[in-house]
Amino acid sequence: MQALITSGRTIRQGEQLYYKDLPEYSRETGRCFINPVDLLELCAEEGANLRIATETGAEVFVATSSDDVVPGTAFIPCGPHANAILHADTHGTGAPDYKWMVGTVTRTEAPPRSGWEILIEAGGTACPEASPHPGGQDRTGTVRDVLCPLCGCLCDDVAVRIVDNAVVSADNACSLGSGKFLSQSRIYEPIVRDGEGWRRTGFDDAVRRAAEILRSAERPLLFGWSGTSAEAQCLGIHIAEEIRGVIDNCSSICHGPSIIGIQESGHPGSTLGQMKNRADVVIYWGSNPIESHPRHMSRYTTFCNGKYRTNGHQDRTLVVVDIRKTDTAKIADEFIRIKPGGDYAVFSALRAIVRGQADIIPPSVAGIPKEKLLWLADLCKKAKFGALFTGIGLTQSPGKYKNVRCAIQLVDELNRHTKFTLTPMRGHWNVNGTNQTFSYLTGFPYGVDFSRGIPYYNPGETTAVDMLSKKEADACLIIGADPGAHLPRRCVEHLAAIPTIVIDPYISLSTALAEIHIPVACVGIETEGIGYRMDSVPLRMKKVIDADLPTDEQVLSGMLSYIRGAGAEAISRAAAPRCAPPSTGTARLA
Ligand SMILES: Nc1nc2c(c(=O)[nH]1)N[C@H]1C(S)=C(S)[C@@H](COP(=O)(O)OP(=O)(O)OC[C@H]3O[C@@H](n4cnc5c(=O)[nH]c(N)nc54)[C@H](O)[C@@H]3O)O[C@H]1N2
Ligand SMILES: Nc1nc2c(c(=O)[nH]1)N[C@H]1C(S)=C(S)[C@@H](COP(=O)(O)OP(=O)(O)OC[C@H]3O[C@@H](n4cnc5c(=O)[nH]c(N)nc54)[C@H](O)[C@@H]3O)O[C@H]1N2
Ligand code: SF4
Ligand SMILES: [Mo]
Repeated sequence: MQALITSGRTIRQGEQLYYKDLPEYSRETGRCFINPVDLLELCAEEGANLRIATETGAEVFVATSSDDVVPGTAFIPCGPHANAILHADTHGTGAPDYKWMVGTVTRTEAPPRSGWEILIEAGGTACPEASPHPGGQDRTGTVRDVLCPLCGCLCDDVAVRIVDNAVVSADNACSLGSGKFLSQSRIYEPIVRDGEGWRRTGFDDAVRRAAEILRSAERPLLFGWSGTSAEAQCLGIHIAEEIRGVIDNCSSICHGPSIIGIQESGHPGSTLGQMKNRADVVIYWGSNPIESHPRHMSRYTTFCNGKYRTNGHQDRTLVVVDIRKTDTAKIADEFIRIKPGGDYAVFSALRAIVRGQADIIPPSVAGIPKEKLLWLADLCKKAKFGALFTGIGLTQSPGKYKNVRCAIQLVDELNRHTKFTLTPMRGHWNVNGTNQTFSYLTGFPYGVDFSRGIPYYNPGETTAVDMLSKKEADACLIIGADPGAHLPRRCVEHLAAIPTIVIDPYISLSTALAEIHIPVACVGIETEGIGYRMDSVPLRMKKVIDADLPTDEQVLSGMLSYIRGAGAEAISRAAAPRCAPPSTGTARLA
């Protein structure tokens, strides 16, 4: 059977993000959601093994029967399985076609592979064993008003309970956030690849080796940065400048196209506080917050009271536009199902209607009846304050940045009638920070190439997927991202072939690709740092427990010292980065 293969978030995949060494993560990313009618055609049932083949490769998935997807579509939770069959062409944008692959689905008896098996075949090493939590210190109690270092909502009301310096619960956090606070998928000493396995080493040795790899590379790539602090990001930019490397962050594969759209047509933005107090029309377009940003609706947009919205969701109209009937769509006042890749046409049609040109609109656009479009345009025009939230359903489907540009132009048009805003649903807790620090220090938001001695930016050329798939990078530093799980197969194979350094508190699938993995204290749990919420509000993350580990900033400062030739300066004495505000230490227990 021919099918459109599309991928994205599920709540269970998100809950497993910090347990990638365990089988449950692979079980979730090895599923595929498919319409019961298609299952019937394949003579298969729920739980059957399905082989999905594309021009890139084939992988086995376990079928989950779901009416949420239309016949002819297979939805795969984002992860190593989906990326094993994805080509790496970004069409000059930096962002792969995560939402748009064409393939064939057939029944098979073969079982699905684990994420680690996929990476070992790509040239990676087997999973190292997690180390037990060192425990020890006598720190027991609760820290309140903690920020959650998981998604762009940056919820700041988490109550973290601690027993013997270990987190035992994260109250108020959603299941994604709690998963991170409670994860034990850790190592506490650096490891270096040794044949088929791993050898432990000291921090000084690991930092020195990493610095030497980067210093001697011709075209080093420094990728990630969304899972770490703004202070660490600034240090990364200094390293990139020093070694004349390319520094890129997760935006290039995520909301980078939103940024290009904003560069072309501006950003009618607003804070989440404004939405909470004022928004009476809330639209999630190509975004599924119930599974990707689980507290967004209850804290900021829908199920909350605001100064001018005193009756919670009864004062607001919630609209969802998606190709699937997502869990968010199921609770919306209106769900509008759009054909995959139809967004540009629909935004254009809405612009024409708002401009008074409804008569030129055909009876349906991208599967949406004209009457529905007229209704939506009218709802938006009559809104007192409209909030359009855009997800990666727009940036990773055909049209990419042009979809977002057209959405902004629609919002512009609506601003002739009322107040309307657009906010990209930024993913990681500090991916927005990467764009702030990169723009502030280099003039460009991601994909910055220092090889000419001055910053140069060209998405599609100086972005991670393009550099890796063209085998251009000859060494890579990965920090605060997991390309092993999340980049197309060709990129992963190249990462396994070049010296790759991973700086990560947790075991990630990129560990499999690493020459060296340097564990660090986790920002927002074991060390402080600045994060930028999705609406660009900077917030200071707390340190709730102590860890006998260096921070990202210390490791990067140590590397910078070595690269600058001050080799004797060991990591324990690494200079405090200039950009860091004074530490307030470990948060007080309530
Ligand atoms: N559970 C969980 N949560 C996460 C993450 C995670 O890995 N797991 N990652 C975080 C990150 S990095 C990000 S960027 C955010 C992303 O958060 P979201 O933007 O919500 O991400 P997705 O679920 O990938 O895609 C959103 C929706 O786009 C729809 N879609 C696909 N194609 C099209 C199309 O052509 N048009 C339209 N209109 N819609 C389409 C999909 O059906 C999907 O429901 O989530 C963050 N939160
Ligand atoms: N098939 C498919 N693939 C996709 C997508 C899709 O929709 N479909 N979506 C794409 C998108 S939008 C994105 S953003 C990427 C996901 O982007 P990734 O960045 O790969 O997502 P995570 O797996 O959450 O990786 C975050 C990493 O940061 C680490 N980390 C956490 N805290 C800290 C810290 O304090 N310091 C350091 N140094 N590291 C830390 C975590 O352990 C983890 O390894 O996936 C992309 N890939
Ligand atoms: S919504 Fe996001 S920031 Fe808030 S608790 Fe959940 S994962 Fe954390
Ligand atoms: Mo993302």
